[in-house]
Amino acid sequence: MRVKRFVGIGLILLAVVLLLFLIGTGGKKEKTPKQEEKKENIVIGFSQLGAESDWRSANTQSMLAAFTAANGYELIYDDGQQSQTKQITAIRRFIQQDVDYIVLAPVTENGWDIVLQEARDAGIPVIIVDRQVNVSDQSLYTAWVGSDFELEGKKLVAWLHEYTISQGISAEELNIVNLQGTLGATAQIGRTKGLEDAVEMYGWNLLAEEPADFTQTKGREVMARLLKNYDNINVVYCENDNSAIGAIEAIEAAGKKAGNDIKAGEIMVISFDGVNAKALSYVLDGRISCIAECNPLHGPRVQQIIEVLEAGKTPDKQFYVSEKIYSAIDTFLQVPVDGIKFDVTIITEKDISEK
Ligand code: GZL
Repeated sequence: MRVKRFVGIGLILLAVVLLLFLIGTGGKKEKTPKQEEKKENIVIGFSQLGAESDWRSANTQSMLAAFTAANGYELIYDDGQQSQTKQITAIRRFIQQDVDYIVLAPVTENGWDIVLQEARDAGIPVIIVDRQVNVSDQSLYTAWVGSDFELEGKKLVAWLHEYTISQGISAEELNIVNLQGTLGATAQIGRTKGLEDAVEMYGWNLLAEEPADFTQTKGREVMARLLKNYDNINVVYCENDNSAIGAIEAIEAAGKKAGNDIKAGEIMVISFDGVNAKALSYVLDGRISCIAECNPLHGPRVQQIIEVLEAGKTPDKQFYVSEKIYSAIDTFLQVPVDGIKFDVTIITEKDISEK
């Protein structure tokens, strides 16, 4: 009998101790560290438009460096090879994969409404980088990071105008050809507008405008053809450095000299980007007279936007990156654009080594 009583008391005590333990832990079974839910990485689907230029490669690298596993991301990268169809297919694949965010660098502005609506229907925010999208409903994308391309164009033509003043070159003496970027790309639209407005304002001669697709190969081909068609070209406005390098190859193959002494018959080449070390070395040696910088480093800003969204806040709709003007000609160190004076950065070997 006594034994039974002891066993009964023991069981009651055990139940009390267990009950106290469960109350103390809130009844919740504590997880051991190894059972902690691994915080899932944020999955980003990145549709890059291509690999056509050094600028594009730098832009891609900036995104890859921002969205690493160490930073808490899984980046799914797709090269659209300059094809909107391929980019749309990639976005649809990202939707099927149910990524957390889609980042799109659109090859041209038009034709995105339907696929961006599909992303919105799937509840996936879209961030646009670099060129813009021309959509009927601006809420189809959450934010955009890139350059003011029209300002880039205004800066470059303001530099050219200042140069003509400093050299005593009259407006009628300028005979310009424009090697355009991919037609319909925001960069091409803004840079071409900058030139055309200046031609109108100053009375320069615009002999021809032809797309060179931002590539060195097309730049060389188009420039070779224009040199055959015109014997009085003295300024080549290139809408990116890779096409400028191609144009200089054609100029030199034709036995002419790329340089800034227009009065001596040299052909002045001016350009955009400032990413390619070779193009910057051409500024140093005078083969390119001026480059309006186009900043490709969008990764950190896009990461910041995603952090804002992850925190449940609303990011700014548009974010413009800051950009310089590069030249080796130091007769003037500022150019006026719409009442604002922009500094001219005189390029040095150090600038090139840092690229
Ligand atoms: C500009 C970008 C352009 C660069 C080119 O932001 O879209 O495309 O200027 C690139 O080099 O190919």
